[in-house]
Amino acid sequence: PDLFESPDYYNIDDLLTDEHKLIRDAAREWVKRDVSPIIEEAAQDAKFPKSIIPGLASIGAFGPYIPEEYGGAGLDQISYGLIMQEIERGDSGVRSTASVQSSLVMYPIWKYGNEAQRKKYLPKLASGEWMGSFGLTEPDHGSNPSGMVTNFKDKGDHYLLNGAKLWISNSPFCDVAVVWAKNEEGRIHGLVVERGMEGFSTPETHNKWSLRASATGELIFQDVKVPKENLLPNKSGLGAPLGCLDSARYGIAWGVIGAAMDCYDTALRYSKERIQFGKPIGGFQLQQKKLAEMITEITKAQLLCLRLGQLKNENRATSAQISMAKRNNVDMALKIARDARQMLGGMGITGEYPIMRHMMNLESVVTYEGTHDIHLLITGLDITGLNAFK
Ligand code: TGC
Ligand code: FAD
Repeated sequence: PDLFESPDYYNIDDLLTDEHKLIRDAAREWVKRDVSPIIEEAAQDAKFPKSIIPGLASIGAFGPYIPEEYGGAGLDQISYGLIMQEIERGDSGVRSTASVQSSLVMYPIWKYGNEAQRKKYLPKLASGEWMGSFGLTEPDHGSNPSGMVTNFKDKGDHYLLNGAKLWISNSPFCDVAVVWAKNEEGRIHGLVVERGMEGFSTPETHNKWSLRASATGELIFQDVKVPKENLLPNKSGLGAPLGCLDSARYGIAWGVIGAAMDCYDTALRYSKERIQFGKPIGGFQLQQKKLAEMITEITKAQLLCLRLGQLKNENRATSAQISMAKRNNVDMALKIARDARQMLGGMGITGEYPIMRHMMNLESVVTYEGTHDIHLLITGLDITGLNAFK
């Protein structure tokens, strides 16, 4: 099939196993066949294309590293990363849906839930029969989630949940939401809230200029009675949601390489075909500088992720290492998208090419899962031991 060009300047494929390459190529083929033809229109219409949910499940994008006994794909961390890379080559919004489902919904149920919760939710989430969302951010608490005010009270046979979450990917259509809320002592816990519970609503956030093919909304809880068996029992405190973020941020570090590759590949091809002043624009030094820097940065980002994946496979990756990769790689992809857009001149602003869509998507990716600033401060804290957040 006519697959995407995939720059591999340092022969990084040699460092992957045959299984990694098979999984990556299957994801790449699916994206080319089922996502690329519809994604521009979905983004222009600001509609999440629900028809791709079974396909996402079929390439292992829902729970790539969740054990097979719970319906997951049982893969290693590098396979997980490669799947995210290929999906985001298509669109960051589609990758968001997969990130949320896998790392922010399935992961906490798998890691912090009990066996009954794992059996009830994970297989249906892995198949895409149920879709999930993750509620941490609130209107007044984004970078500082520990200040959250969403809370639950023990009412004997159930909990009573009140509060609101904002900027929640997948919220408008989710069947279940993993919600982080404080108990009466102010301790953060995760609760699984199901659509249909009285007092639970999920209004959509409209007029986004970014991640338009991903549905974003609120989670509103007005005296929602949550059964006691829906509390995730095995971890509490801010470290619980942050542990989920570690896994999602790792996937983003890989994912954005896909968006960057798609921009680079598009700009490279265009630069060889577009003639100005009697020669291809790729023959001008200013354009070569952009392309040469793009492939250099993509190659560095690939190596960063590969090493991080090895560390993750050995359970040795630290949160600060993951922050560095998320921050570096998103910034890399955003800069490449901006340069690639300029290289296409006026054509760069149209939907004939994917670059402007990637560029606008990446403006969300640089903010969510910890902003560019927050990840720098995490590195700063890690290397100095001095906390500059507060
Ligand atoms: P701090 O005092 O540093 O830490 C509180 C407790 O958490 C532990 N911890 C971690 N545990 C696991 N993984 C991590 N990455 C951790 N970072 C910290 C820490 O050890 C401590 O444990 P304990 O036992 O001592 O209590 O907390 P802080 O209040 O100072 O905040 C730290 C800060 C700013 C780094 C953190 O809050 C942060 O990362 N803020 C950014 C918020 C964020 O990333 N939100 C993302 C929302 S979800 C989202 O955006 C989804 S988009 C998905 C998509 O569509 O793809
Ligand atoms: P703020 O925290 O108000 O930050 C504003 C600015 O101040 C930023 O530039 C920030 O870097 C800076 N800043 C903040 N604190 C400091 C500091 N201490 N030092 C220096 N600078 C600082 N959240 C979820 O829970 N679930 C989701 O599914 C989800 N999906 C999202 C989807 C989209 C499309 C978007 C845009 C966001 C999503 N988010 C989600 C929320 C996202 O995680 C937050 O937007 C993000 O954490 C930043 O919070 P904020 O928007 O409140 O910005």
